[in-house]
Amino acid sequence: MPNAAATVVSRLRAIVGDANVLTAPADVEAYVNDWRGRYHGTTRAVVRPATTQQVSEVMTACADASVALVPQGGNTGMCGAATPDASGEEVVLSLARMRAIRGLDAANATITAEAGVTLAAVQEAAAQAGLLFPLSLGSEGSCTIGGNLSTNAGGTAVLRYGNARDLVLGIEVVLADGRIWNGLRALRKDNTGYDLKQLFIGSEGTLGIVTAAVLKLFAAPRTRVTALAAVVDVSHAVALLRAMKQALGDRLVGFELVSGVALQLSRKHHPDLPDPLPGHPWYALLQIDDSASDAKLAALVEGALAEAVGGGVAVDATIAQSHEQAQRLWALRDNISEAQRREGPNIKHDISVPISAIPAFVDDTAAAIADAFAGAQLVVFGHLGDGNLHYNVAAPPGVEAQSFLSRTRQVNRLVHDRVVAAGGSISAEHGIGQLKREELAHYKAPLELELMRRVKAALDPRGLLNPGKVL
Ligand code: FAD
Ligand code: 2HG
Ligand code: ZN
Repeated sequence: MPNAAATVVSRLRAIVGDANVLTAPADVEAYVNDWRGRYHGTTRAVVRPATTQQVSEVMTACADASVALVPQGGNTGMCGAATPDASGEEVVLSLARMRAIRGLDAANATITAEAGVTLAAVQEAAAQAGLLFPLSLGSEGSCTIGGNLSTNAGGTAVLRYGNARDLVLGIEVVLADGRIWNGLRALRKDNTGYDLKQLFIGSEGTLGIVTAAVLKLFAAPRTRVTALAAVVDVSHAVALLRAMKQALGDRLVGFELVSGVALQLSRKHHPDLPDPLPGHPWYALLQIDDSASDAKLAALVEGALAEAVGGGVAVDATIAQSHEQAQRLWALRDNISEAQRREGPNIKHDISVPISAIPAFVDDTAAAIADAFAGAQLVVFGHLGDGNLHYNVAAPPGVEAQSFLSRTRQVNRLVHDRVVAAGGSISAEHGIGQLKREELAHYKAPLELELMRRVKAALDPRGLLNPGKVL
């Protein structure tokens, strides 16, 4: 008689239908490789349920057969967290067919969306109701709400609205034993014991499968200004951030730092994009929103930037004169990641330190890298407004990328030791996945690791959910 693991695929077919269980190599290819092309796995099957009940039955079937599951949304993650291992035994559970918006309550300013709804679709549904869902990522056309919550995504509006976990009121989760926890509460106040939803948010599919969520909505911006400023160094960028916060208050939604190198890399791969302030070492991209339609926002921003330039905080600044110009400034920023991917492999560091410590961190780390790896190329950019930098290091010209990657641990020590010394984090917004598992074990306090393992053992005692990720 065939064992349960061998027959699990036919049980999955019975649950979701033949068309939604993929096994042919060509069909599963998009699910077993990550966006960066760094991780390549194999899978027993990709299963694509369409309802929470089907997810529950899939989980139960896998649990009965002791088969591990890898949840996957848009597969845009940066840490290999949604890629199965090489054993060919794991099942990939794609939530992509769970794309219903179950409801939008304008008076309560909430939207209830299933896990597979793309971030852009949630933003669009909110906008159609005259509201705003503020989470904003370069990958928003493909990434999903389930993935956003499971990674506690950050992005470009954290300064004003917080991370994904700050935008969630309730979730629905399928547990490792197949039971469904309906925590879809739409309350801004609820102190009935432990906040269980926050355990699942940011857990990268290792504690449960998110099937739906109640998300917070906000007043839609009716006036928006997008500006690019040039600064001489990172300490001036931090001074500009402080001045803009003071002048604009919480109308300042995004404040992105982009090095001249990063900006030119973006333009190299998208030569049609503008270069409005050419030749500077650092830039800040600012977005300022107001929900009042008559706000004299442009004049306010113009005045604040003129004062910054007059006072030597910024060297120059320009304000987008149309929606299209604003989009092109944002494209310069948002395309950096894709441009780096096209350039070839690089060693990514997604770090956060207190904003006040960023200038010294950037200077010290650049000097240390230059000492150890002469000519290594730094592509530094990110969400300065919330203290999160993407500090990416690529091989010196002429050095083969793979041989440089073999020094990853050494490069990581140089960067991450300085992050930790500055009181920072080695993963600000991308998570741990498989990419940073060793780094987590190296830097996290043993007591914190022990508590994390205890939580994992309580919620997934058999280790069936995304094994080998995070811990
Ligand atoms: P996936 O990549 O499919 O999965 C990510 C993790 O979540 C995996 O551990 C997976 O197992 C788990 N998971 C997915 N769905 C579920 C579910 N329903 N239940 C349980 N676990 C689940 N990230 C940022 O934070 N900020 C950025 O600014 C940003 N910009 C990006 C720009 C580009 C161009 C790209 C390619 C990526 C960017 N990212 C950014 C990374 C990525 O888009 C986010 O991590 C996103 O939240 C992942 O969503 P996803 O649906 O693609 O998840
Ligand atoms: C971004 O902010 C993303 O663009 C990706 O978080 C960062 O590619 C990266 O390192
Ligand atoms: Zn980012």
